Amino acid sequence: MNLEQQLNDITKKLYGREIASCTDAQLYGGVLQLTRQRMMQTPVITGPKKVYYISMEFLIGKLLSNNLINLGIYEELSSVLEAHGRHLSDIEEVEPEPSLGNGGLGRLAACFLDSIATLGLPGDGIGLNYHFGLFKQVFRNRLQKAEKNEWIEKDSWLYDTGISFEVAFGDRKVTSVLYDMDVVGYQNGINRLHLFDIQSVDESLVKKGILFDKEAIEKNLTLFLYPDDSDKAGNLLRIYQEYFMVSNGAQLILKEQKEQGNDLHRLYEHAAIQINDTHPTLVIPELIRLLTEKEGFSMDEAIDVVSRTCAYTNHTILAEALETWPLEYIETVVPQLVPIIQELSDRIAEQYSDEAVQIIDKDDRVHMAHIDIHYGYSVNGVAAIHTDILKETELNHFYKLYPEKFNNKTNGITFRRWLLSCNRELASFLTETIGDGYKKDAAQLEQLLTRIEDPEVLDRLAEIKMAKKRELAAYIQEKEGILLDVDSIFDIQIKRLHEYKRQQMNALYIIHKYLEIKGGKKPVRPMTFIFGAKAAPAYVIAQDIIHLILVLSEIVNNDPQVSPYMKVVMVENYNVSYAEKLIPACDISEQISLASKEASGTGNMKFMLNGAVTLGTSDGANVEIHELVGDDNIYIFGEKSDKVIRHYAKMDYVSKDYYDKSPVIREAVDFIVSKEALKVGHKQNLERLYKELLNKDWFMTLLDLEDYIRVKDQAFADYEDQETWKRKMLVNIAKAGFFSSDRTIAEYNRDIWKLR
Ligand code: 26Q
Repeated sequence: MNLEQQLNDITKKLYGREIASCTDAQLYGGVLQLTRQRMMQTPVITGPKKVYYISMEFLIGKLLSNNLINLGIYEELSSVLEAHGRHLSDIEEVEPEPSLGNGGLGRLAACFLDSIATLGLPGDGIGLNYHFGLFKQVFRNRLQKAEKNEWIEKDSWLYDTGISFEVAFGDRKVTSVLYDMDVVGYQNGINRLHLFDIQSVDESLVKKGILFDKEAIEKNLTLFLYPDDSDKAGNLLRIYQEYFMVSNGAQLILKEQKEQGNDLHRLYEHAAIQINDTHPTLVIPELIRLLTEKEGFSMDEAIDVVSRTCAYTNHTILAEALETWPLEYIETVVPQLVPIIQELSDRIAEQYSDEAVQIIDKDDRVHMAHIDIHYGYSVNGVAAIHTDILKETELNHFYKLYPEKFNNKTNGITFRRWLLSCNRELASFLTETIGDGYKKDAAQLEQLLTRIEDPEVLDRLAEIKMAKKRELAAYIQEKEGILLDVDSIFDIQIKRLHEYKRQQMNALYIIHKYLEIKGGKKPVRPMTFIFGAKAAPAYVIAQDIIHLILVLSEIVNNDPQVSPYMKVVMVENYNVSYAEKLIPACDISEQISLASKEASGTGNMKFMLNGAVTLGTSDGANVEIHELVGDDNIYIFGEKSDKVIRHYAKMDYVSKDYYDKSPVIREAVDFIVSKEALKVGHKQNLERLYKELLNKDWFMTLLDLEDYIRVKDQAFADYEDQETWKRKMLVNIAKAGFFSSDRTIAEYNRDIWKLR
């Protein structure tokens, strides 16, 4: 049926109105239904073997534009709406954002689902249907406050499958409800994202902010996503959530496989289970339990089959983020798994005496990653340097036992969302210039390099950047009430707040510039510093860093001497939708983690694809970006990972030494507790942060600060040579093809899943 007619029929039926007279919310409802109808007509991807991507997080973001693009009806629908005086962009704003992830790991899972379907591979996601997802961030009194984020509406992308399972815990039993979302590939078929919920969930349990009764598991289990990102790991509720997810996942996989008529004794020929970090690790003992208890397998055979089915991805080397749970916790939550985990542990203890590779250690703690590595067939890191560090340092004991299991899969991003959808202007220009082959084969972006001397191409890139900066400035003015100068350089750092990501180093640079301007040294061009970050509510220093940035924003933006030259913005409630507006408008992409600590980063890839130039350390995927674009098209600074690792081993980093040695560092750090800062900020937060930097600085901010200032100043100066800068933009776009998640997924399939 013709799109216009179909939409008109829907809006008439739903609201008794024609397209032109609907509200934006009604039009959203209509377009949602139309899109879902089209998706129902799209064939499901099938094949002899399927991957199950199991993850506590799927940070999918809004789905409307993405689904329209992948179905190939975005342009047509957009014109239909325009013909009735309506804009798709207004309708997109109505959609609530499902924030079912913390950050990189969750967003990666979402990009992967898109690419798996786009490549036509059978592959479903398995996760949880958190009613309030990750908390919504609001700023009050220059501090972060957490509120619940309601995103599920009566009509949404979710649908009830009618499937449900029993899940038994030590002290109670719950029944699940399975909701699905269709995942449509770009010009391809449908896979599914399976999100499990509890039947007895009770949203009214949430009282103030994000507070709720932690013990009422049968009511609270799927209310919130754990807000901890790589730090201060959780408690019993987290284990209840993990077990609930994997038990449902395991039951679903076995049910599907049996329905397909597949022999469970050869499960690994029909299914691969990719375990997204250690959070879903209990799927291994749970599958073994189900196979032995319900399917008549011997223990030996169950272990063998499961070990040939499960593969593990590691996303971090931060010691504090590695999941180890007291056996006693697992005993409370799932006593039925304890004998199995014990058996898995005993088998390892019998074979290997090395304490470092045991599953249950001397203190009766269960090392989740160790289960994955011993009883999975693949272990991968997410960028070349990360995998090298795992092999040489962090997981070296395991690498020696199983060198054949280790492999690297450098992360990627879906170009549908991070180019075609968020930067339609750039996408159309690329199509005009090199054709649209790059949409299915990202490597073709390299063809842009042949136009590097073409002034028309270079000028168009600069014009598109300017257009996106204007759009962002208008949005920020509306949302944050801050007026930006679009002729200033846009320097952006957006990612979860963590000390290792070093937002505090960026803040110190801002202080340094502020003091320079106050001292009479005016920059040639105004600078705009933009941050977006949520901090785990229990992560005190992260909250203090947010406070410092908000204090700086207040001081800088309101100082008539300084504000013509610089602005500081911390956007509220940074999420996927905000990222889609910020990334296309960026000139300088801040990727400044302490070398060795950022497993990969994926924001770095999104910025590059949209023509920003990276200012970064030799960490994560920055290293591969550097190799691809060459020295002239990236700004690299700071100590390298081997030296950093040596500092940790020798424990010889003393931040105070750097403070004492350098007047520039001293001046910037002291400003945190200056009269000026204390007038605007809270003494407790600022003093705590100051002391942390001086006495601890575990992530070595001061180690790299001087080099950071030097290289960042150089980048700002180079920006003045616009002709050269445009070429840098072009090279970054042209070389971004490698970071398509289509490439990443093709490699997972080739090396790990072997689906066809
Ligand atoms: C662990 C225990 C208890 C509670 C929570 C957690 C927890 C939750 C989330 C631990 C870690 C995470 C998230 C980690 C994450 O997002 N890692 C990022 O993964 C990206 C995709 O591979 C990488 O690009 C980033 O470098 C990495 O930081």
